[in-house]
Parts: sequence; C-alpha cells; structure tokens
Amino acid sequence: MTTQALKLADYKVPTHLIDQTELSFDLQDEADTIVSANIHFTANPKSDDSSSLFLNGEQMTLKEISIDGVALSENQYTLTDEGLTLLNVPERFSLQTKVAIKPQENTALEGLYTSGGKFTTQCEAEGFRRITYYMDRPDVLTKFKVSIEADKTKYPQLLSNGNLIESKDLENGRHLAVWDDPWAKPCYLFALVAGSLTVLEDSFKTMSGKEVTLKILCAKEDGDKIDHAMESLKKSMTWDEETYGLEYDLNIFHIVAVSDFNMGAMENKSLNIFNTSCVLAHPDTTTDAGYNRVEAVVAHEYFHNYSGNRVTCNNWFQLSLKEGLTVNRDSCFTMDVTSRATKRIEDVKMMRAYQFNEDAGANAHAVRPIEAKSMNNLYTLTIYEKGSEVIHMYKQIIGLKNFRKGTDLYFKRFDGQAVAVEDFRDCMAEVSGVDLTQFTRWYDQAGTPVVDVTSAYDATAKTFTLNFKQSCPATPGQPTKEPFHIPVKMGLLDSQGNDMVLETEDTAYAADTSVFHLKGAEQSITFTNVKEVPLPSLLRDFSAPITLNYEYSDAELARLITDDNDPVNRWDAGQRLAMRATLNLIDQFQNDQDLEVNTNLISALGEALNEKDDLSMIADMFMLPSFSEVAQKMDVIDPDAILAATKALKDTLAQAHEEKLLSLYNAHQLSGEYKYQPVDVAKRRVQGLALSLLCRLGKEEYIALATARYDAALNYTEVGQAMDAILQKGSNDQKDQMLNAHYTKWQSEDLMIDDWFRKQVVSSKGTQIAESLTKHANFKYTNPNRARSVIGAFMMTPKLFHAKDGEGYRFVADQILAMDKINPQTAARFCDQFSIWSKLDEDRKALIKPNLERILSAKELSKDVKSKIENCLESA
Ligand code: HT7
Ligand code: ZN
Repeated sequence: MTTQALKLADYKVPTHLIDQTELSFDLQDEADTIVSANIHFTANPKSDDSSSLFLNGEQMTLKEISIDGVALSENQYTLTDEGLTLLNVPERFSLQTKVAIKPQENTALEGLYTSGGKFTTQCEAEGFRRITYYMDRPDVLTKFKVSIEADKTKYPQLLSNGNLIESKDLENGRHLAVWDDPWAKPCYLFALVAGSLTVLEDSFKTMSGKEVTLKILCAKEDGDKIDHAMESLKKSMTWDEETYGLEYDLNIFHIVAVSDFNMGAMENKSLNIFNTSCVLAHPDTTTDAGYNRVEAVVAHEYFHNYSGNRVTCNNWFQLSLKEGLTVNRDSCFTMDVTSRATKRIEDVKMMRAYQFNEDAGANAHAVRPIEAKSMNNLYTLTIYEKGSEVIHMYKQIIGLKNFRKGTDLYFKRFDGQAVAVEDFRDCMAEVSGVDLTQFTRWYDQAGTPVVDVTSAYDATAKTFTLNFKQSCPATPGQPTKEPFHIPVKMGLLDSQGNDMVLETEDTAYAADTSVFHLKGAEQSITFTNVKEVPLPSLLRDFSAPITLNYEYSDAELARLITDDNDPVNRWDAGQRLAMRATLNLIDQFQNDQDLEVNTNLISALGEALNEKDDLSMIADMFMLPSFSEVAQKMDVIDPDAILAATKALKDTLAQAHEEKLLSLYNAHQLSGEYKYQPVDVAKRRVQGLALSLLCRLGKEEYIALATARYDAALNYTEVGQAMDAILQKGSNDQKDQMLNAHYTKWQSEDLMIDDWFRKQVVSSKGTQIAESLTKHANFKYTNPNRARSVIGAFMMTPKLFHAKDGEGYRFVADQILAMDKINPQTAARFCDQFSIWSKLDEDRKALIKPNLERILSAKELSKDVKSKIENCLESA
C-alpha cells in the first residue's frame, strides 16, 4: 500500500491548549529512562471537538496514567502505536503520565538519545512524541519546567531550556537540576542535554545593556576548537540587533556540540544543539569553507530565536515561514561579514545546481507544500533555499526600508504565536501598500519558472523594447501553472559599459529599485530616449529564482563579464558562456567528433585571471557549470557526454592558462598564523584553484608543487587542497603514504577521519573503494557524518553514481537499505540522487528501476525512504 499523505487542507486547530508542562527525567546509564509528565490542559474555545484528546506517543511504554491525581482505568483511554486517546475529558484538567523510553537504543536520533556518553535530544519535527505522550504539533505553545536527575560523576552537566532555578545533590551519587523556561514554546523546541562536557564561557551585553552568559559545551578533547563559534555567536547577536533591532531575550544561551546528529544544528530555545561539524573549528583540522559553515550555522540557529522561536509555524507545511526567512537572514549576515558578491554567487550556484534540480525531479514541491507523506522529508532545498529567495524577492518588490518595517510589524504582531506564510505576506503588503496577492503563487506553485526575453531597438524612434514570456514546467500534481509576479532587476549598458539612465512610461518599471515587475504570461516594456543599441543586463543580483533566456552573442557576454556593474551578472555572463561551450562539447561528443573548446570562453576566462582587486571573483568565474546544471539543459541526460565535456573544458583551460595559473599560485603564498579573514580566504581559494588545474596537466613539477604544499602547509585548507591534487594525479605509493599518515595522525579526530573517508571516495574510480570503506572498522551507520562521508560523497560524485555498469546505483540502493534500519531520516537523503532518474538515457533507466523496486519491496521500510522511492517510481 502506498504511504498516506497528510494534507494541509485537513489542518484543524488543536482541540486543547496547554497552560503549563512539567517534565521530570530520571536518566539511567543503562536502564530505561523514566519520563514523568504533568500537563495542564484546557479545552480550546476555537475547537468544536474537545470531548476527547489525542496525544502523540511512539516507542514508549506507559507505566502510569492519571487525571488530576486519580489513576485511569483502561476503559478511559485507548493506546495505539501512534499515541494515546483520552476519552470524555473535562474542560480543564491535569494529566499525569509516567513512561519508559530507551535512549541508548535510539539510533534514529529523533527524541531522546545517547551520543558519545551523553544524553541529548532532537525534537523537530516530530521527535518529542518519542519522549512522552504529548500534543506534538507546532501550534501548541506552553511554558516548560523540567527536572533532570542523573549520576553526578558521569553527567555533571544537566541542561534544558530557560533558566536554572534549582540544583542539588541527591543520594547514591546522583544530582538534580530544575530548569524553567519563561517563554511559551512548542515542544519541537524542547531540549535536554546531560553529560560531562568542557565549557567555554563568555558574555554579551545586549543593546539595552543586559548581560547574557554565553556557554559553548563540547567533548573534553575538543575544547580547543570552540573559540570561532563563540566569536561567531557574538557577531550574530550584534548583527541581529543592528539589522533587525532584535535583542536576545534570556540571561543565558547555550550551544552544545554533539557528534551523532541528523542535520547541521537545532535552534532549541536557549539550548542550541549542534552537529560537531558545524561548531568545531581549528586551523589544523578545519578548512576555510568549514570556518565559513560554522559562522553561518551559528548565525542561522541564533537568528531562529525570533524567526522560528518567538514567532513559529502553525503547522509543518508552513516550515519555510521560519526556514526561508532564517536562511535569508543568515545569508545577509554572511554577505555583511565576508564578501557580498562571493556569498551571493555561492547562493545562486546552489539554487541552480541543487534546488532547480529538485524542482525538476520526482520530489518537486511548492515552498508551502499542500501535502506530505513524511515531515522529515520536508527539510528540503526548496523550503530552505527557495524560501530564502522568496524573501529576497519581497525585498526587490517592496524595497529594503519597507521590508524592515514589515519584519518589525511581523515580530510585534505575532510574538508568541504560531502563524502561516500569509501572515508574513500580509505584513509586507500592509507596510508597503503593494498588492502581493499574485506573489503568493511563489509559495503555492512548484517548479522553476522560465522567462524568455527578446529585444528590439528602433534607431529612428530611439526606443528599446524588451519582450518577456514566462512559463513554468509541470511538476508532480501540478500540470499547469499561473503566471508568477517576477521582479526582474535590470540595467541597460551603453557602449562604454556604463548604465544608461532609464526612461519609460511603463508603470511596471520601478526606477527607485531598477525592478521591472513581470506579472503577465507575456509582457513588454519600452524604454525611450535610448541613444544607442543597449546591452541589457537582466535579473541582476538574481532578483528571482528563475531561468532567464536571452540570446546574447559571445561578444556581448564578454562585454558583460568586463563591464557589468552587477557582480552577479558579471559572473553569470561567464556561466552562460561556459554552459554554451559545454553544450557544444556534448554535441561533439555525441557525434563522435574531436572535442574543441570555444575560444571565446578560453580568452574570457584568461581575462578573468588578470583580476587584481577581487581575487575571489577569479575563483567564482572558474566555477564551471556543474553536472546537474548541465543535466538540466538536456532533454535526455547523457552522463558520459557531460563528464567528457567537463573534463575537456577543464583540461583545455589548464593548458591554455598554464603560465597565468602558475603565477597566480606563486603570487599569493601566505605565511604566518592562520587567519579566517576574507583577503586570506580569497588567496587560499585562488591558490587551490590554480593548483587543481595545474595538476590536471599531469606534469611532475606540479605534483611536486602539491607535495611541497602538503609538507609545508600551515593549515588544513592548504593541506586539503594539496591532498586533493595528489589524490587526483600522484603515484599510488604517494597516495597510500599520505592516506596512511593522515589516518595515523588524526585517528582520534572524528571529523578528520570523515574527511579521510570522503577524500578516498571522491577520488576513486569505481565502487570498490567505497564498498570496502563501508566495511572499515571505523565506518558506522550509527554516525550520520560518517555515513555521509562515504555514501553521500559517493552519490554526489557523478562518475561513480552513474557508472555505466550500474554498480553505482546498486551500491547506493544497498546502502539506503542498510541505513534505513538504523536511521531513516538520513537514509531518505540518500534517495535524492534518484529523483531525476526518469530523465536519464534508456540504458541507465533500465539499470536504476530494479534498484528502486528492490528498495520498495524491502520489509519494514521507513515511511521517510518509502515515500521518496514511491515518488520516484510514480514520476516515470
Ligand atoms: N530547524 C532545524 C531543522 C531540523 C533538524 C535539525 C537537526 C536534526 C534534525 C532536524 N530536523 C529538522 C534546523 C534548522 O533549520 O535550523
Ligand atoms: Zn533553520
């Protein structure tokens, strides 16, 4: 039977409200944990159905149950695998329950579980129902008081949300801590941690002068790797005050690092829990990208304190309300504290390579979906990244000042409430006076809109007309789409490369924001007084998450690369040229011709290498179209052709620019102490680019350069770049030696061993290495980071996943099945590369289908995996 979907249309207000929740945890080393709950319910006046009450509860044993202190007989409630129904309940009552749970056996990492000798929780989205019987839904908010009791030597720290109000020693070496959170919250924000951890303590003075204690806790051996997270936290707190006027609202804020974690981090109220990979940083073990990730994730979780915690979602279909907004907030933060253009380009690249791909596949869904078979599977690029682009569009449409007025209104009006995306939209409409009705389609219609643009210049009338035509491909369940309100930020360049002053009678163009408001399926705009043929620069700053087609000549793209005022469009012109070159190469490959790279691209990228001021832009320009971006341009995806074309492109660029690349490499050598600062990051980045291209040439001297970098490197960014180069082109002996040395040196550092696994997988040629790594003594399905370092890395490497003999598909299917028994949420993520399978060539489709069917026929498949594979098979 196919998995039943939950529907947004079936949303009903909760039957009851909760006035207060008191929880008590008796944590035992090996025995069951006993959770006692005292929950104070009131019938919800807005509900017409409060005579009975359903409480979610899974994988627990009910030991005791009473209402207002009177034990219930068995005919007063019913129990199923999914929860508990209380029959004929009064208007107001308190429910007392005692349940036993098994955190030591919880490998799904949802609810309460143990990791590295400590107890920890993950409740979003539906983990709390594995802790106690409760209304596990985001629209039931209440204050929590939590008592935790455990052995004092093994678990000296006992933490939960809010303020510590009591702590004392008990008999038998045990102790007790009581936490009280003054802010009402849904149970997905509940957290508990018990363990023996190192603490870094600092403080932050808020804009109103309140002192906040900041604590970052991690395993003892990682105590030297949390300074960067602390600095990032303080920067984030300042940024949120300065940018959004939002001040922290408690006297204490914790971050705890945990090694077994399904995602990056979790924003539990005042007790954020982080995957170690998103909090630990040290120059010897963390790359620049890793430092950047820590800074961004710390900011993201901190920003949730308002966008998510103070104002939350009324059901999980509204997830993007908090996630899209918070991603947008963390993106802007990163732009402000690092390089604006580089961050924006990274976001655009991510949208095109991954979110557009999601939109084109079997699991495509709207930013606010209308149904879901598994809540865990809602944590997608569409909800997060496209959701953030929706926020970006609000800013384009109503302007930055109005946007800030809108968020002020939103946080004030809905403080302490659970709301929907319309509530956010209405605030934006109210403060700006702009009608955003049509804009709502961005939430409801899935798929990436395509806008085809043509132009006409009338030399006599001195007018320039742009004709726009929008469409959106069908997606599962949505065969046709209505036109979107698309903000197209634009400029027209004169022959000197300057922006013309734009004149038009058309009210669809807003001069203050340079935005053309495309609302119709077809719409034109005419500019007057245009003295010469202009060169349009369209969709500046990627003002909308669309594909915009315009027939630029190679020469026009070269002009945009050098002249455009908008860095995103300068970069995009390079991307367009590179995509054109790649598609030509694919054509040549498919017609058995010699592969010859477009010379205009070679010279344009040669020009880019001369850039002196913004080194990062060089590296951005050389980010060539990825496998998935190219695949999206093909009617039938031919992996062999894509791989051959991208290889030819990189090899040719390396040959053509060998000298420049070498001088770039030599010019930016850094010495001294590692600093995570934009100038140094950019230098290391271009060096890494140069080294990897040079090593493609296979010359001894460049391998020697990589070896020298490996030997002399002062930080892991440099070491990692050298290792990647050696793994690509070094001798087998050199590779073995280097890998052995890495393993020996870092065997006690999990994240470094993850990298050891990952590097071997991505540099391997077939399935054998990955397969044997899954049998390595240090490989474990119970640790998502480790599993991702092999299985995730494998499936994201097209030459491995799409191997002609189908071994890649077989391997990933085997791994999904193995992982699903342990951790369904992480296993489900390994299904994602299959979502475009029906667009592949016939041979590959025939290889994939039996693997999908094999997964689906497995006994006891989780609904997370089942629903993804069902969608794949249905899409064919
Ligand atoms: N809001 C969180 C989403 C989340 C999660 C985090 C960790 C482990 C499992 C999880 N499921 C959902 C993280 C965030 O977006 O900030
Ligand atoms: Zn988030």
